[in-house]
Amino acid sequence: MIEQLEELRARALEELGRIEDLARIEEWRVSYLGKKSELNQILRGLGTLAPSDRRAVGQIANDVKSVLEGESTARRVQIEKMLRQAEIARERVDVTLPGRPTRLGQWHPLTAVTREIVSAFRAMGYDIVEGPEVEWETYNFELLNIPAEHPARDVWDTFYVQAPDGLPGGKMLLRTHTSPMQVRVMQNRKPPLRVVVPGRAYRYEATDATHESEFYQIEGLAVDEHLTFADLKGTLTAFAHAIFGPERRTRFRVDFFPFVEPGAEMAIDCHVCRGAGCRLCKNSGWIEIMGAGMVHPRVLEGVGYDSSQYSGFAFGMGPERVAMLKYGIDDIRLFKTNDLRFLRQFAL
Ligand code: FA5
Repeated sequence: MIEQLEELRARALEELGRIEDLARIEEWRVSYLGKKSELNQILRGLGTLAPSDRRAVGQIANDVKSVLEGESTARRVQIEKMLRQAEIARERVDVTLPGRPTRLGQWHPLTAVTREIVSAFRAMGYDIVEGPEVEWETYNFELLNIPAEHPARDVWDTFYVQAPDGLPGGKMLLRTHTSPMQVRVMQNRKPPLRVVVPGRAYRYEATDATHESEFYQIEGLAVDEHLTFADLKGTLTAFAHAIFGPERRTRFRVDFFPFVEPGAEMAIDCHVCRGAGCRLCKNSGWIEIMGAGMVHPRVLEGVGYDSSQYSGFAFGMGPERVAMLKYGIDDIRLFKTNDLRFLRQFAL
């Protein structure tokens, strides 16, 4: 029986040493120290032993019991400690690690380009003004020397809107360009004046890779005594250098807009192929940037300026087009799809 107890102790301790979780400790306790355990049977059967053996066996059995109890408690404490340490290691926070960067918002590429263009003119002393997108027909056309039935109106397919009751006559429309602001600014200021006008314009046009029915324009106007075409060229060349690089060359060719005389179309030498010819410039070596010209005397007279005293120049460009050229974007519709994969490329 003593041998049995010793074998029992060795087996129990060996098993205990391999246990690594609390549930198994409890099972172990039930099987080695519980009511139905081998040890308990021995202890309960002590009475049946010869009195001479009872003492020795009883003592050893009690020793085994207290060793097993002591060892199991120690093992439990050890396992609890291991579990706690594992948990601490899992939940450990390294406060010295650098924080995860928070993604900051950024300008939409059109906003960024518009700001860049406007700043280039601001550096040349231009004010920034804005005006209404719903406009009187007379500002959009008549006062810009585009009378009704003038064929030039066909260039601007127009969205007309219902004018509210009670307003003075005339038709209302969504402005087809920012040029009506030339008239509004001249009516409200006296020369000398220099302004740029960023804003939306609308045309009743089918959408394609280079046209939207809602788009932006940036208008420019300078009026003073003795302004000449040379001033226009110098100003727009300085603008092209600021936006497309100081090595850009500019080209002015005759174009027709009813509100300027002479009218011009301005181009820069292609900044991708440097004039050699490529896909961007359609092999011409030149990229058209904007319409411009000397303010027509009829427009000056229409706002009450004396056209023999004052002269001016005006220009109008599409910031979408400028952004497309600057960043090699081949479809204007990308600006409005809200695709973050597209927009995030322009973290300027
Ligand atoms: C004009 O609108 C004239 N008001 C510009 C002007 C101002 C000339 C002052 C002379 C003096 P045009 O129709 O070419 O011109 O438009 C100017 C620019 O607006 C174009 O070069 C283009 O970049 C942009 N634009 C015109 N229509 C659209 C459209 N449907 N979608 C996107 N951009 C457009």
